Amino acid sequence: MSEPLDESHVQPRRSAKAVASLAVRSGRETLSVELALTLFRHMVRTRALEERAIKMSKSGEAYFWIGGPGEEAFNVGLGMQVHKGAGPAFDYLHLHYRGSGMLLAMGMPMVDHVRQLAMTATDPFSRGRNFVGHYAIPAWNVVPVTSVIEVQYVMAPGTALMQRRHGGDGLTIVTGGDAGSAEGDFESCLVWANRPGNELPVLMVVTNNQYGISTPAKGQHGERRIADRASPYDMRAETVDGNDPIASWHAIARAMKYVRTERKPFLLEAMVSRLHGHSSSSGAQRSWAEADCVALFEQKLIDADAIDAEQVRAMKAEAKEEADAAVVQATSEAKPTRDDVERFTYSRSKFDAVYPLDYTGLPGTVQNVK
Ligand SMILES: Cc1ncc(C[n+]2csc(CCOP(=O)(O)OP(=O)(O)O)c2C)c(N)n1
Repeated sequence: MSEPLDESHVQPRRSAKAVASLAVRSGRETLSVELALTLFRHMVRTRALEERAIKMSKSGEAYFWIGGPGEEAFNVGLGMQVHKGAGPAFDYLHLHYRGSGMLLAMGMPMVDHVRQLAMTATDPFSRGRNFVGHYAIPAWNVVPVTSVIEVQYVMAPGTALMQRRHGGDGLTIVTGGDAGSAEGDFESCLVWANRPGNELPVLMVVTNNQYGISTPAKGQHGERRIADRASPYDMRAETVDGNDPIASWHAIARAMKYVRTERKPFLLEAMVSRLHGHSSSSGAQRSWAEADCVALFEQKLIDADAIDAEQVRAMKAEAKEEADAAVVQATSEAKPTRDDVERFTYSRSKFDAVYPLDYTGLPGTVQNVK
């Protein structure tokens, strides 16, 4: 008869319920395994989408790429905590052009992102007119993203002022990069958000990748942290490791709770990576010198027994399939035609005495478009 097996080293199989009650840890902060896996899945989906998007720009399926590989850990956590909806009771979003993780976590179908990149007539954000990542979603209070950096910071106090007057716990979120914070628009937001007795519910976010295109921040910024710009205003601020999804989740939760309940502004700086340079204009090559939040979180989840290598492979394959299918779909769709050039350029308004009809912006071409 053979010896009975010594199974003392074998981990007992955990039920789904037991797994859901486990936690993944970063320092003193934790997330439930369930939440951590949801975050990770959206991070993996975002990375798959961005990598496919870069490929499109190199293959000629698209002309210009810009996006957020390296910002997934922070942006997904931000998107998952937005109160999504239309009107002042919900959060308003004035976004930077690297927010794919945020929008995917909020429920944007991948194909819509690809439609804008492929400049199809079906692009729901700009009808094939704008660069990728330049979202505009009235149903979710996503104010049109512009390529002109930082203008979103002077628009944000407008929606926040309206939310202050409306009441409730809706807040305004404005995001941008570190270089853009040198613009006057950033300071205008600080001033307007902090008027004594008229403080505004604005969550000012800076995703700091330490570059403005090719200019390193260290030769430009005398302040130790961008978050320190809040201190003359006696405004709450925090700097978080944006490559750590657990730390980021909690920093975002703390900041949002403060803004929602106190109706006062908060400046949150996230230190992030820029894994493919500025855009396709600088080549979009992979930078292996910077921390990769997807790889780091994958290892943490494996170490915590929250997922195994086979499940990670399956999740990545599924995300890649989703991105590939989105590209097949979008690239089969119609492009805008010459007749579309002047459409959607001006919103008809009964209050506009000068151009009461649909105005194209071109002198002498007031059109009677029905
Ligand atoms: C008002 C304005 N000035 C300059 C530019 C050119 N420009 C485009 S992106 C960019 C760098 C922005 O860097 P940062 O704010 O750190 O954001 P990042 O791209 O690094 O996320 C600049 C200078 C612009 N688009 N708008």
